[in-house]
Amino acid sequence: MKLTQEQLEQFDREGYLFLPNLFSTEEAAFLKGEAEAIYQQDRQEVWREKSGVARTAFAAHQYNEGFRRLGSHPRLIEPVEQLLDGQVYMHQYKVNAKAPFDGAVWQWHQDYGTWKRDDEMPEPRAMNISVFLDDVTAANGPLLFIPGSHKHGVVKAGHDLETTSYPLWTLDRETVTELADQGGCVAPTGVAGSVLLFSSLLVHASPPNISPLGRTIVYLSCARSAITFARLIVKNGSLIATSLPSKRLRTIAFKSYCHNRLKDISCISTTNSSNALIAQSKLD
Ligand SMILES: O=C(O)CCC(=O)C(=O)O
Repeated sequence: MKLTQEQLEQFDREGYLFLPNLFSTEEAAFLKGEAEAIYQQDRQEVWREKSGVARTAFAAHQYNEGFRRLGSHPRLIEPVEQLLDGQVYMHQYKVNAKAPFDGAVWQWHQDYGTWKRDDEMPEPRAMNISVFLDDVTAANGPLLFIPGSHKHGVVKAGHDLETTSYPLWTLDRETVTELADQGGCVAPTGVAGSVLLFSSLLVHASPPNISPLGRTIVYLSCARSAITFARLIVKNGSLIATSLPSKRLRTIAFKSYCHNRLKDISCISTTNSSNALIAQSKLD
């Protein structure tokens, strides 16, 4: 699937693009069922709110066939390769829950702000694809965007380890207000199966969900394969994913970053359309 010139211009101007009904209601419902099943599991990839309900499931493309297929779906990967001008790899994969009544806030942030500071991603040639698995409405904690904020580069941020169950580099109120004075603030909503593409520099957040309606969204965070960083993402003592464009780089990375930490490389695989390399492993 190719984006039109008008869509490319809109993405460049606003920092995001909304594609309604890209997947069918049935496809979204199937994946929603898979997400619910994953949230029930006691696995280290599932992070929970303080109340115990699931907040997010990391790397679901590595242990669930439906999410694996979604992660290399041409309807998603082709537009992203077009926007990023080349092949991409999966930097991060999350299935965010935003549970009824208990789904908590995501503070204002830029994803690249965290990927740069915590993951050492060297440049912001990266973006998100979010796939709605529920209808997303004003009521159930939609994403909030500041259009055009991606044009400001990486803005100053503080490391927030307190206010939610997920550490993030977040923006202060003054910065968010200044950016919103220029770009406004929008909440793109739509039915299950709709897709939002957005820049890794776009400033965004989401409010708590106090409605009785769930709001599950899958996030594929893709970056250009030319980026040769070798940072490993470690969550809860387990290596969730690392992505490198060549075997040589992977070998160097493993030697230099993990020589004391990796016990066993249990799985290395490629996704069919993105040239991504994903390693999963146990740490000491
Ligand atoms: O799912 C949400 O509401 C927000 C998620 C988000 O901002 C992120 O994962 O960076």
